[in-house]
Amino acid sequence: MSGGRFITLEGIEGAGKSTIARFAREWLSARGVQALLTREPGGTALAERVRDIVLEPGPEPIPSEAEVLLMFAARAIHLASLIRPALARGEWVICDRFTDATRAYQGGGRGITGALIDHLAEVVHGDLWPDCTVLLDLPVQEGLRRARARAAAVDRFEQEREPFFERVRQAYLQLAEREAPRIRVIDASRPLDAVQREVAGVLETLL
Ligand code: T5A
Repeated sequence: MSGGRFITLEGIEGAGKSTIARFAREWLSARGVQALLTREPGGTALAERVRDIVLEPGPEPIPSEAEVLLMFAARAIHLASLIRPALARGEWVICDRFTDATRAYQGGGRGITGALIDHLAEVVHGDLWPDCTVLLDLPVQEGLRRARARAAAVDRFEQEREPFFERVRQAYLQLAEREAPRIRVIDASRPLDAVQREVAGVLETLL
């Protein structure tokens, strides 16, 4: 049984992923397609517990190797309990971050080798990759400004400094260059309605 699509949203903090994920679900719903909206790390009760471990700032550092394993542990649970069953039922899944985030943050940001990440990706999801990934790209300063303006509690990643996010951004852009057309780069520094219009154009091609 098929017909579902697996769409992921990526980008640095404050790029607008959650905002655009909700927009995409509404846009699809208006065209008769009900999509499941989920996120990583997390998406199920158990995977959200792993999210808490990896995002909560605490006194004990998390080594980068542990961080990458935790991301994939959460992903394995998420895939088994939510993503794979939904796709098997022919549903559309919109996921706020997936393995490209691990490649950008743990790879580009932390320096974990691409070989290790590729190996873990192969073990955890084999050849299941998103049908389409929207990379919301914007300058680091603007993303951090938007994220911090929300005044939510700062998580472990948001405590990082700009050079970390610059490496993450560049890693994302390199991935997009290598993996076009799956990864579509959208300039997210523009006003929301312009970004939404472009995302709608991408969704149209998937219908
Ligand atoms: N992580 C995750 C890894 O390191 N490895 C992994 O494998 C995975 C899966 C998760 C953290 O975990 C890391 C990456 C992250 O650091 P998260 O909460 O999922 O954390 O991600 P964040 O990036 O922290 O989420 P944010 O909520 O900060 O960013 P969003 O979702 O990109 O931004 P959003 O939609 O909340 O928008 C931010 C603000 O900007 C406004 C919105 O209204 C909102 O106020 N906005 C705009 N304003 C002007 N113009 C636009 N075009 C706008 N779009 C949105």
